[in-house]
Amino acid sequence: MLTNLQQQPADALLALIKLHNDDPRADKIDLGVGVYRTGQGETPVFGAIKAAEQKLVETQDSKAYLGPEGDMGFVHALMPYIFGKQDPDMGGRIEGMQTPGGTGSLRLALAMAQRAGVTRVIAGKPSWPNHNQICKDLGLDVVEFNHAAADGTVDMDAVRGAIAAAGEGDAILLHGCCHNPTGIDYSHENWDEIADLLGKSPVLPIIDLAYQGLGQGMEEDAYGLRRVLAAVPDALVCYSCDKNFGLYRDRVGALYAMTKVPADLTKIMSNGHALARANWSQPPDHGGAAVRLVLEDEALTAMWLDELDQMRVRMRQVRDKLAAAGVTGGVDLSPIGGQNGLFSIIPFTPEQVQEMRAKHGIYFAGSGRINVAGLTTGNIDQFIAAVADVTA
Ligand code: PLP
Ligand code: TYF
Repeated sequence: MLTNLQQQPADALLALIKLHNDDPRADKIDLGVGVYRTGQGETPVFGAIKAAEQKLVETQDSKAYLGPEGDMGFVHALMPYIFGKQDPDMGGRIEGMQTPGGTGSLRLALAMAQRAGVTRVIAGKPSWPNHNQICKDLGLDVVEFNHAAADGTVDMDAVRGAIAAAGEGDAILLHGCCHNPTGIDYSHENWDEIADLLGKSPVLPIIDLAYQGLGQGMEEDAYGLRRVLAAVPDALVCYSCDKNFGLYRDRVGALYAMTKVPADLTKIMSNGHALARANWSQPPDHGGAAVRLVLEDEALTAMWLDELDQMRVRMRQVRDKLAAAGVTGGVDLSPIGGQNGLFSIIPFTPEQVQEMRAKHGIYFAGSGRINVAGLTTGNIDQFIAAVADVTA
């Protein structure tokens, strides 16, 4: 029976980890999978998380089941950061549940949307490959629109056209900030327009916020999401703590649903709970509990925000340095300065990507997407020289 299964391709981004590990050169550079790295090239556990984990070991008195919704203290503690301190549940219109990472949240959001009658998902191209993969697995059709225009800014005409052409039974999946893979985000003005258009459309917005705080700041990175939620009757938000709390493998995320009528929330969330039970039953607890302990403690919260600031400042410095290199060989690195988050795309040909790996030991996705956090004062000049070499 099982031999009927067909070989599946490996995840191209995760496969890069092995390719880089297997390269014996001492000066190799890993710009592949999206994890933050310090100026020393490390991905350490946040100090605030270490302290919270210590506290967890000392104070946690049980590991008994919590239920499919997970740790609701964690879910609620995040809400002022996502939806704003003024009115974190928008007058009782928002409720959430814990999920295994942002990916678990996306899986639930898309399955919940499908249960509600959504058959098509409108999504920018390029995007994070898992978006398409989840839609495909659920049997949802994906209608793509172009994310970035030739000049390296967002293609607003494509967004306008996609929303205008959409109707009942459609959802639109938008990156809240730090677009993966392009780093090209909507400006506040763009979000204002998108929110207005969605406010007049029956399309269900699904906002994926996986990098809050890594772009312009915690508040700034939530601008678009808040604008859209203020304009529409209902929406879903997929949140990940795996980057902004550095919890990657602990799988920490949440799904939030906003609806017009607060009384409908119980019914809506019961579908999330049922879907969770059918998928993973209950989310892993440890990382979410550590985030909750950080957010319940003023000093740990300040420490976490400070660590997040340092990450953002460092990535901005790398971006500024790349941008300052300007036209390098046959490519212009200057747009990277105005982009956000971990990723940017350099328009390498597939042959140039291979040459960067083979000749220079520099590893990044086949799309030309680099993880800017993989660059440090120790390797950035080497990277710029390699770009000049292969694109000249
Ligand atoms: N959404 C986007 C756009 C991402 O890049 C990621 C990547 O890590 C996720 C969601 C999900 O992250 P995780 O499942 O690791 O929390
Ligand atoms: O795009 C990235 O590199 C991150 C990490 O299947 C990631 O989002 C990549 C692939 C994957 C899961 C996470």
